[in-house]
Amino acid sequence: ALTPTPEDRFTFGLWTVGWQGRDPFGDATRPALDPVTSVERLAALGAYGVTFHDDDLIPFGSTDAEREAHVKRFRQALDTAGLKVPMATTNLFTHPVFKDGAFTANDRDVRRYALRKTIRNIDLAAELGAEVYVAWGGREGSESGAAKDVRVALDRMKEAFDLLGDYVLEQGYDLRFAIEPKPNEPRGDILLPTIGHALAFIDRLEHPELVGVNPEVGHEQMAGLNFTHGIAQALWSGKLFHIDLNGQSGIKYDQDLRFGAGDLRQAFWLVDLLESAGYTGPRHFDFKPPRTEDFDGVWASAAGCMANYLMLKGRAAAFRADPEVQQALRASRLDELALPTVAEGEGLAGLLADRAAFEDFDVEAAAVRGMAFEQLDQLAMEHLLGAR
Ligand code: 3MF
Ligand code: MG
Ligand code: MG
Ligand code: MG
Repeated sequence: ALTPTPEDRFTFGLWTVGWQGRDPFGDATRPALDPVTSVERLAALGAYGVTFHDDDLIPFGSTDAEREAHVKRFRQALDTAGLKVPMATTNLFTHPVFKDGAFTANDRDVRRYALRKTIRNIDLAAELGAEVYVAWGGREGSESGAAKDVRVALDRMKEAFDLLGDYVLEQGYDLRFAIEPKPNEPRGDILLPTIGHALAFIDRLEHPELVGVNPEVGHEQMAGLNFTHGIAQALWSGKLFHIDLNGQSGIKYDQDLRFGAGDLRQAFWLVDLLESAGYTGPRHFDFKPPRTEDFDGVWASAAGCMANYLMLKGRAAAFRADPEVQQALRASRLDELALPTVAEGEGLAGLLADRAAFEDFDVEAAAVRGMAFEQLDQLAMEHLLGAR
Protein backbone atom coordinates (compact mmCIF):
# COMPACT_ATOMS: atom_id res chain seq x y z
CA ALA A 1 0.00 0.00 0.00
CA LEU A 2 3.04 2.25 0.26
CA THR A 3 3.88 1.93 -3.43
CA PRO A 4 2.12 4.70 -5.35
CA THR A 5 0.01 3.91 -8.40
CA PRO A 6 -1.78 6.24 -10.83
CA GLU A 7 -5.04 5.56 -8.91
CA ASP A 8 -3.56 7.60 -6.05
CA ARG A 9 -3.68 10.65 -8.39
CA PHE A 10 -0.22 11.97 -7.44
CA THR A 11 1.01 14.78 -9.68
CA PHE A 12 4.15 16.95 -9.78
CA GLY A 13 5.01 20.28 -11.35
CA LEU A 14 7.82 20.19 -13.91
CA TRP A 15 9.29 23.09 -11.94
CA THR A 16 9.51 21.01 -8.73
CA VAL A 17 11.83 18.13 -9.67
CA GLY A 18 13.28 20.48 -12.29
CA TRP A 19 14.28 23.14 -9.75
CA GLN A 20 17.97 23.82 -10.20
CA GLY A 21 18.54 25.16 -6.72
CA ARG A 22 18.94 28.84 -7.58
CA ASP A 23 18.09 30.92 -4.50
CA PRO A 24 18.56 34.58 -3.53
CA PHE A 25 22.05 33.81 -2.21
CA GLY A 26 23.36 31.10 -4.48
CA ASP A 27 23.65 29.81 -8.01
CA ALA A 28 22.15 26.64 -9.41
CA THR A 29 23.52 23.42 -7.92
CA ARG A 30 21.93 21.10 -10.49
CA PRO A 31 21.79 21.17 -14.28
CA ALA A 32 18.50 21.73 -16.12
CA LEU A 33 16.24 18.71 -16.33
CA ASP A 34 14.64 17.79 -19.65
CA PRO A 35 10.82 17.72 -19.20
CA VAL A 36 10.84 14.39 -21.07
CA THR A 37 13.14 12.89 -18.42
CA SER A 38 10.85 14.21 -15.68
CA VAL A 39 7.86 12.57 -17.35
CA GLU A 40 9.69 9.24 -17.61
CA ARG A 41 11.05 9.27 -14.07
CA LEU A 42 7.80 10.40 -12.45
CA ALA A 43 5.83 7.73 -14.30
CA ALA A 44 8.35 5.11 -13.14
CA LEU A 45 7.83 6.27 -9.55
CA GLY A 46 4.05 5.76 -9.85
CA ALA A 47 2.80 9.30 -10.45
CA TYR A 48 -0.47 9.99 -12.26
CA GLY A 49 0.45 13.22 -13.98
CA VAL A 50 2.58 16.31 -14.45
CA THR A 51 1.76 20.00 -14.47
CA PHE A 52 3.66 22.93 -15.92
CA HIS A 53 4.03 26.67 -16.37
CA ASP A 54 4.19 27.66 -20.04
CA ASP A 55 7.87 28.58 -19.63
CA ASP A 56 8.77 25.25 -17.94
CA LEU A 57 7.92 23.47 -21.18
CA ILE A 58 8.60 26.11 -23.80
CA PRO A 59 11.54 28.36 -22.88
CA PHE A 60 10.53 32.03 -22.85
CA GLY A 61 11.17 33.63 -26.23
CA SER A 62 10.92 30.43 -28.30
CA THR A 63 9.78 30.83 -31.90
CA ASP A 64 6.49 29.25 -32.99
CA ALA A 65 8.36 26.39 -34.64
CA GLU A 66 10.42 25.74 -31.52
CA ARG A 67 7.28 25.89 -29.42
CA GLU A 68 5.60 23.27 -31.57
CA ALA A 69 8.63 20.98 -31.35
CA HIS A 70 8.73 21.22 -27.53
CA VAL A 71 5.03 20.44 -27.27
CA LYS A 72 5.33 17.52 -29.67
CA ARG A 73 8.17 15.86 -27.74
CA PHE A 74 6.31 16.39 -24.47
CA ARG A 75 3.09 14.91 -25.84
CA GLN A 76 4.95 11.86 -27.12
CA ALA A 77 6.61 11.37 -23.73
CA LEU A 78 3.22 11.65 -21.98
CA ASP A 79 1.66 9.10 -24.31
CA THR A 80 4.54 6.65 -23.89
CA ALA A 81 4.62 7.01 -20.12
CA GLY A 82 0.83 7.14 -19.72
CA LEU A 83 0.97 10.38 -17.70
CA LYS A 84 -1.81 12.97 -17.66
CA VAL A 85 -1.73 16.78 -17.49
CA PRO A 86 -4.57 17.63 -15.10
CA MET A 87 -3.40 21.21 -14.52
CA ALA A 88 -1.35 23.94 -16.17
CA THR A 89 -0.43 27.48 -15.18
CA THR A 90 1.29 30.62 -16.42
CA ASN A 91 4.67 32.00 -15.45
CA LEU A 92 3.80 35.63 -14.71
CA PHE A 93 6.72 36.20 -12.35
CA THR A 94 10.18 35.36 -13.76
CA HIS A 95 10.65 37.83 -16.59
CA PRO A 96 11.57 41.38 -15.44
CA VAL A 97 8.53 42.71 -17.31
CA PHE A 98 6.42 41.31 -14.44
CA LYS A 99 8.40 43.07 -11.71
CA ASP A 100 5.32 45.08 -10.67
CA GLY A 101 2.81 42.33 -11.32
CA ALA A 102 0.88 40.93 -14.25
CA PHE A 103 -2.94 41.23 -13.99
CA THR A 104 -2.49 44.13 -11.54
CA ALA A 105 0.70 45.77 -12.84
CA ASN A 106 0.36 49.54 -12.85
CA ASP A 107 1.52 49.49 -16.51
CA ARG A 108 -1.54 48.80 -18.63
CA ASP A 109 0.42 47.27 -21.52
CA VAL A 110 1.99 44.77 -19.13
CA ARG A 111 -1.49 43.75 -17.99
CA ARG A 112 -2.62 43.25 -21.59
CA TYR A 113 0.51 41.20 -22.34
CA ALA A 114 -0.08 39.07 -19.21
CA LEU A 115 -3.62 38.25 -20.33
CA ARG A 116 -2.43 37.27 -23.80
CA LYS A 117 0.38 35.10 -22.39
CA THR A 118 -2.16 33.37 -20.13
CA ILE A 119 -4.71 32.83 -22.89
CA ARG A 120 -2.06 31.33 -25.15
CA ASN A 121 -1.21 28.73 -22.51
CA ILE A 122 -4.88 28.10 -21.71
CA ASP A 123 -5.25 26.90 -25.30
CA LEU A 124 -2.37 24.47 -24.77
CA ALA A 125 -3.74 23.37 -21.39
CA ALA A 126 -7.12 22.58 -22.98
CA GLU A 127 -5.42 20.72 -25.83
CA LEU A 128 -3.54 18.55 -23.34
CA GLY A 129 -6.73 17.75 -21.43
CA ALA A 130 -6.18 19.86 -18.32
CA GLU A 131 -9.26 20.48 -16.18
CA VAL A 132 -7.79 23.10 -13.88
CA TYR A 133 -5.85 26.26 -14.68
CA VAL A 134 -3.93 27.64 -11.69
CA ALA A 135 -3.22 31.32 -11.17
CA TRP A 136 -0.59 32.21 -8.61
CA GLY A 137 -0.13 35.98 -8.49
CA GLY A 138 3.35 36.02 -7.04
CA ARG A 139 4.21 39.49 -8.35
CA GLU A 140 0.77 41.02 -7.70
CA GLY A 141 1.54 43.19 -4.70
CA SER A 142 3.89 45.84 -3.38
CA GLU A 143 6.74 46.74 -1.07
CA SER A 144 5.44 50.19 -0.13
CA GLY A 145 2.13 51.89 0.65
CA ALA A 146 1.39 54.34 -2.15
CA ALA A 147 2.84 52.07 -4.86
CA LYS A 148 -0.38 50.09 -5.19
CA ASP A 149 -3.95 51.26 -4.81
CA VAL A 150 -5.22 47.93 -3.58
CA ARG A 151 -8.92 48.61 -4.24
CA VAL A 152 -8.18 49.58 -7.83
CA ALA A 153 -5.77 46.67 -8.24
CA LEU A 154 -8.55 44.32 -7.12
CA ASP A 155 -10.75 45.83 -9.84
CA ARG A 156 -8.06 44.91 -12.35
CA MET A 157 -7.70 41.42 -10.83
CA LYS A 158 -11.46 40.91 -11.15
CA GLU A 159 -11.36 42.21 -14.71
CA ALA A 160 -8.68 39.63 -15.56
CA PHE A 161 -10.62 36.67 -14.13
CA ASP A 162 -13.85 37.87 -15.75
CA LEU A 163 -12.13 38.06 -19.14
CA LEU A 164 -10.46 34.67 -18.72
CA GLY A 165 -13.82 33.19 -17.74
CA ASP A 166 -15.41 34.70 -20.86
CA TYR A 167 -12.63 33.22 -22.97
CA VAL A 168 -13.02 29.69 -21.59
CA LEU A 169 -16.81 29.84 -22.04
CA GLU A 170 -16.51 31.19 -25.60
CA GLN A 171 -14.08 28.44 -26.53
CA GLY A 172 -16.23 25.80 -24.83
CA TYR A 173 -13.29 24.54 -22.78
CA ASP A 174 -13.96 22.25 -19.84
CA LEU A 175 -11.53 24.20 -17.68
CA ARG A 176 -11.89 25.88 -14.30
CA PHE A 177 -9.54 28.31 -12.60
CA ALA A 178 -7.88 27.91 -9.21
CA ILE A 179 -6.38 30.92 -7.45
CA GLU A 180 -3.30 30.13 -5.36
CA PRO A 181 -3.00 32.43 -2.32
CA LYS A 182 0.35 33.36 -0.79
CA PRO A 183 1.01 36.07 1.81
CA ASN A 184 4.42 37.29 0.59
CA GLU A 185 7.57 36.29 -1.35
CA PRO A 186 8.59 37.39 -3.86
CA ARG A 187 6.60 40.62 -3.25
CA GLY A 188 6.75 42.21 0.20
CA ASP A 189 2.98 41.71 0.37
CA ILE A 190 0.96 39.79 -2.19
CA LEU A 191 -2.72 40.44 -3.05
CA LEU A 192 -5.16 37.65 -2.10
CA PRO A 193 -2.76 36.53 0.65
CA THR A 194 -4.79 33.67 2.18
CA ILE A 195 -7.49 31.14 1.31
CA GLY A 196 -10.04 33.38 3.01
CA HIS A 197 -9.12 36.46 0.97
CA ALA A 198 -9.33 34.40 -2.23
CA LEU A 199 -12.74 32.92 -1.37
CA ALA A 200 -14.16 36.38 -0.67
CA PHE A 201 -12.70 37.70 -3.94
CA ILE A 202 -14.18 34.83 -5.99
CA ASP A 203 -17.68 35.76 -4.76
CA ARG A 204 -17.34 39.13 -6.51
CA LEU A 205 -16.55 37.67 -9.97
CA GLU A 206 -18.87 37.47 -12.99
CA HIS A 207 -18.35 33.70 -13.26
CA PRO A 208 -17.73 32.59 -9.66
CA GLU A 209 -18.62 29.00 -10.54
CA LEU A 210 -15.56 28.85 -12.79
CA VAL A 211 -13.11 29.87 -10.07
CA GLY A 212 -11.89 28.03 -6.98
CA VAL A 213 -8.69 27.84 -4.99
CA ASN A 214 -5.36 25.98 -5.13
CA PRO A 215 -4.07 26.35 -1.57
CA GLU A 216 -0.45 25.43 -0.78
CA VAL A 217 0.47 23.94 2.61
CA GLY A 218 3.48 26.19 3.19
CA HIS A 219 1.79 29.38 1.99
CA GLU A 220 -0.88 29.38 4.70
CA GLN A 221 1.68 28.29 7.30
CA MET A 222 3.91 31.24 6.33
CA ALA A 223 1.01 33.36 7.61
CA GLY A 224 0.80 31.31 10.81
CA LEU A 225 -2.54 29.81 9.77
CA ASN A 226 -3.88 26.31 10.26
CA PHE A 227 -3.77 24.88 6.73
CA THR A 228 -6.22 22.08 7.46
CA HIS A 229 -8.80 24.58 8.72
CA GLY A 230 -8.37 26.60 5.52
CA ILE A 231 -8.84 23.48 3.40
CA ALA A 232 -11.93 22.58 5.39
CA GLN A 233 -13.44 25.98 4.62
CA ALA A 234 -12.53 25.68 0.93
CA LEU A 235 -14.23 22.25 0.83
CA TRP A 236 -17.25 23.62 2.71
CA SER A 237 -17.49 26.36 0.05
CA GLY A 238 -17.21 23.84 -2.80
CA LYS A 239 -14.03 25.60 -3.93
CA LEU A 240 -11.19 23.12 -3.45
CA PHE A 241 -10.41 22.70 -7.15
CA HIS A 242 -6.74 21.73 -6.65
CA ILE A 243 -4.08 21.58 -3.92
CA ASP A 244 -0.31 22.14 -3.58
CA LEU A 245 1.16 19.70 -1.07
CA ASN A 246 4.54 20.34 0.54
CA GLY A 247 6.19 20.90 3.92
CA GLN A 248 6.97 24.00 5.96
CA SER A 249 8.41 24.62 9.44
CA GLY A 250 6.69 27.66 10.86
CA ILE A 251 6.58 31.29 9.82
CA LYS A 252 9.56 31.91 7.55
CA TYR A 253 10.44 31.93 3.84
CA ASP A 254 8.60 29.51 1.51
CA GLN A 255 10.50 26.31 2.27
CA ASP A 256 8.77 23.94 -0.18
CA LEU A 257 10.01 20.87 1.72
CA ARG A 258 8.82 17.47 0.54
CA PHE A 259 5.33 16.59 1.76
CA GLY A 260 5.39 15.27 5.35
CA ALA A 261 8.55 17.18 6.28
CA GLY A 262 8.03 20.29 8.38
CA ASP A 263 4.77 20.28 10.32
CA LEU A 264 4.01 16.53 10.35
CA ARG A 265 0.96 16.83 12.60
CA GLN A 266 -0.76 19.28 10.24
CA ALA A 267 0.11 16.91 7.39
CA PHE A 268 -1.63 14.09 9.29
CA TRP A 269 -4.80 16.14 9.83
CA LEU A 270 -4.71 17.33 6.23
CA VAL A 271 -4.59 13.81 4.79
CA ASP A 272 -7.26 12.74 7.29
CA LEU A 273 -9.48 15.56 5.99
CA LEU A 274 -8.83 15.08 2.26
CA GLU A 275 -9.48 11.35 2.50
CA SER A 276 -12.55 11.55 4.73
CA ALA A 277 -14.10 14.48 2.82
CA GLY A 278 -13.88 12.56 -0.46
CA TYR A 279 -11.65 15.08 -2.28
CA THR A 280 -11.26 13.61 -5.76
CA GLY A 281 -8.77 16.04 -7.35
CA PRO A 282 -5.09 15.42 -7.92
CA ARG A 283 -2.71 15.21 -4.96
CA HIS A 284 -0.28 17.71 -6.43
CA PHE A 285 3.18 18.19 -4.97
CA ASP A 286 4.69 21.65 -5.22
CA PHE A 287 7.99 21.13 -3.42
CA LYS A 288 11.66 21.82 -4.03
CA PRO A 289 14.23 19.08 -3.53
CA PRO A 290 16.82 21.00 -1.44
CA ARG A 291 19.81 22.37 -3.34
CA THR A 292 22.07 19.99 -1.40
CA GLU A 293 20.72 17.12 -3.51
CA ASP A 294 22.00 15.55 -6.70
CA PHE A 295 19.49 13.87 -9.04
CA ASP A 296 19.36 10.73 -6.89
CA GLY A 297 18.26 13.01 -4.06
CA VAL A 298 15.70 14.69 -6.31
CA TRP A 299 13.97 11.40 -7.13
CA ALA A 300 14.25 10.23 -3.51
CA SER A 301 12.56 13.47 -2.47
CA ALA A 302 9.75 13.01 -5.02
CA ALA A 303 9.22 9.40 -3.97
CA GLY A 304 9.21 10.57 -0.34
CA CYS A 305 6.31 12.98 -0.99
CA MET A 306 4.14 10.13 -2.24
CA ALA A 307 5.26 7.58 0.38
CA ASN A 308 4.60 10.06 3.17
CA TYR A 309 1.11 10.77 1.83
CA LEU A 310 0.33 7.05 1.66
CA MET A 311 1.74 6.41 5.15
CA LEU A 312 -0.34 9.26 6.57
CA LYS A 313 -3.40 7.96 4.73
CA GLY A 314 -2.90 4.59 6.39
CA ARG A 315 -2.39 6.18 9.82
CA ALA A 316 -5.46 8.41 9.43
CA ALA A 317 -7.65 5.47 8.35
CA ALA A 318 -6.45 3.44 11.35
CA PHE A 319 -7.22 6.39 13.65
CA ARG A 320 -10.79 6.71 12.31
CA ALA A 321 -11.40 2.92 12.46
CA ASP A 322 -10.16 2.48 16.05
CA PRO A 323 -13.16 1.83 18.41
CA GLU A 324 -11.33 3.67 21.20
CA VAL A 325 -11.07 6.72 18.95
CA GLN A 326 -14.76 6.49 18.09
CA GLN A 327 -15.54 6.35 21.80
CA ALA A 328 -13.23 9.32 22.42
CA LEU A 329 -14.94 11.30 19.65
CA ARG A 330 -18.26 10.74 21.37
CA ALA A 331 -16.75 11.72 24.73
CA SER A 332 -15.62 14.95 23.04
CA ARG A 333 -19.17 15.34 21.71
CA LEU A 334 -18.34 15.57 18.01
CA ASP A 335 -21.66 13.84 17.34
CA GLU A 336 -23.38 16.66 19.21
CA LEU A 337 -21.64 19.29 17.06
CA ALA A 338 -23.33 17.66 14.08
CA LEU A 339 -26.80 18.33 15.49
CA PRO A 340 -28.50 21.58 14.42
CA THR A 341 -28.55 24.03 17.32
CA VAL A 342 -32.23 24.67 16.78
CA ALA A 343 -34.10 21.53 15.76
CA GLU A 344 -35.91 21.34 12.45
CA GLY A 345 -39.51 22.43 13.01
CA GLU A 346 -38.60 24.08 16.31
CA GLY A 347 -37.64 27.37 14.74
CA LEU A 348 -36.51 30.58 16.34
CA ALA A 349 -39.81 30.74 18.26
CA GLY A 350 -39.06 27.36 19.85
CA LEU A 351 -35.64 28.55 20.96
CA LEU A 352 -37.09 31.72 22.45
CA ALA A 353 -39.81 29.75 24.28
CA ASP A 354 -37.38 27.15 25.67
CA ARG A 355 -36.72 28.08 29.31
CA ALA A 356 -34.16 25.25 29.59
CA ALA A 357 -32.08 27.08 26.99
CA PHE A 358 -31.66 30.19 29.11
CA GLU A 359 -33.75 30.97 32.19
CA ASP A 360 -33.33 27.51 33.74
CA PHE A 361 -29.97 26.69 32.13
CA ASP A 362 -27.32 25.70 34.67
CA VAL A 363 -24.43 27.73 33.26
CA GLU A 364 -22.03 26.73 36.05
CA ALA A 365 -22.69 23.01 35.59
CA ALA A 366 -22.10 23.30 31.84
CA ALA A 367 -18.94 25.31 32.40
CA VAL A 368 -17.25 22.57 34.45
CA ARG A 369 -17.81 19.76 31.91
CA GLY A 370 -14.45 18.65 30.47
CA MET A 371 -14.16 18.24 26.73
CA ALA A 372 -11.79 15.23 26.81
CA PHE A 373 -9.81 16.63 23.88
CA GLU A 374 -6.45 15.65 25.35
CA GLN A 375 -7.32 11.94 25.49
CA LEU A 376 -8.59 12.21 21.90
CA ASP A 377 -5.48 13.98 20.67
CA GLN A 378 -3.20 11.52 22.44
CA LEU A 379 -4.89 8.69 20.55
CA ALA A 380 -4.15 10.60 17.34
CA MET A 381 -0.51 10.97 18.42
CA GLU A 382 -0.24 7.25 19.09
CA HIS A 383 -1.68 6.41 15.68
CA LEU A 384 0.53 8.96 13.95
CA LEU A 385 3.66 7.60 15.66
CA GLY A 386 2.72 4.01 14.89
CA ALA A 387 2.24 3.04 18.56
CA ARG A 388 -1.25 1.65 17.77
C1 3MF B 1 5.20 29.79 -5.51
C2 3MF B 1 4.31 28.74 -5.98
C3 3MF B 1 4.15 28.63 -7.45
C4 3MF B 1 2.78 28.15 -7.90
C5 3MF B 1 2.71 27.98 -9.38
C6 3MF B 1 1.32 27.75 -9.85
C7 3MF B 1 6.15 28.35 -8.68
O1 3MF B 1 5.34 29.84 -4.15
O2 3MF B 1 3.80 28.00 -5.18
O3 3MF B 1 5.17 27.77 -7.92
O4 3MF B 1 2.39 26.97 -7.26
O5 3MF B 1 3.12 29.12 -10.03
O6 3MF B 1 0.97 26.48 -9.95
MG1 MG C 1 4.93 27.93 -3.33
MG1 MG D 1 5.81 26.93 -1.24
MG1 MG E 1 2.40 26.40 -5.23
